[in-house]
Amino acid sequence: MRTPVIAGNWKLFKKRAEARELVNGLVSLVKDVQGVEIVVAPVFTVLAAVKGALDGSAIKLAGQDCFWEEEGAYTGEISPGMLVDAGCSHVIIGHSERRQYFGETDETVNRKIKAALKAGLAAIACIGESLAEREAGTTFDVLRTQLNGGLAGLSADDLKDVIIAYEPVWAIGTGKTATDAQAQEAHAFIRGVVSELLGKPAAEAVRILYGGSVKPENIKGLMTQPDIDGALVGGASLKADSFAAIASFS
Ligand code: G2H
Repeated sequence: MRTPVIAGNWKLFKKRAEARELVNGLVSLVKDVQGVEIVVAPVFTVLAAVKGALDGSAIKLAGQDCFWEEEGAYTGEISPGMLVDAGCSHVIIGHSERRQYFGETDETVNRKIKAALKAGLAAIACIGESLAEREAGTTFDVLRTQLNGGLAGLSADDLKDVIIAYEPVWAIGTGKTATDAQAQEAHAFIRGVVSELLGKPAAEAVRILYGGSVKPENIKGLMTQPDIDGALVGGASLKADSFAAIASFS
């Protein structure tokens, strides 16, 4: 039985006062939601404020990225241990926006996942194909390559702290969601590759989230698919009522 995860990726939005307001609203709206792991990922500068506002709530805190070194002369970076120190239990790694704008590769994703796990964080590792790749019929090849590279050197035991997020790039922030069937097909494929890499029990246990224009109107259909274990939500996580409605999908 895989506990569903609903994670809000706030991206580059919400200064301190807005972040507090959002999280205060969210805490009260989801206080009775059971059986779902709810995670919010604000920008680094508001982690402490959000952590304070989450006090007493079951909502968990995530960073949106981390570096693979714990400390050193790496201007502008943040380490996994620093995220833990700020109250995070999770970190998003390899989001397609980081791959697209900041040169992240499967190799850097792999280093970051390993560093995150070492520091005791759960890693939300993102993969997904572009529109051109989908149209060229290479979706499965792309996903297999990203999984092979991103999960290289990890054991089945390590995978307990990894959550995979499948985010087709063409569905991110575009309003175009993959159909339930398209998402399920990709999720089943991903679980199959994980099974080949790390064995069936690990594959059966790993949570695979869907991301890409998830909203209150489409979460139910996605969550009825057997291999979809939750969602990584961007735009709709910026309003307490819409994110709470997504987290209350059941
Ligand atoms: C995909 C998703 C969150 P949105 O990036 O990671 O964003 O829901 O806005 O498509």
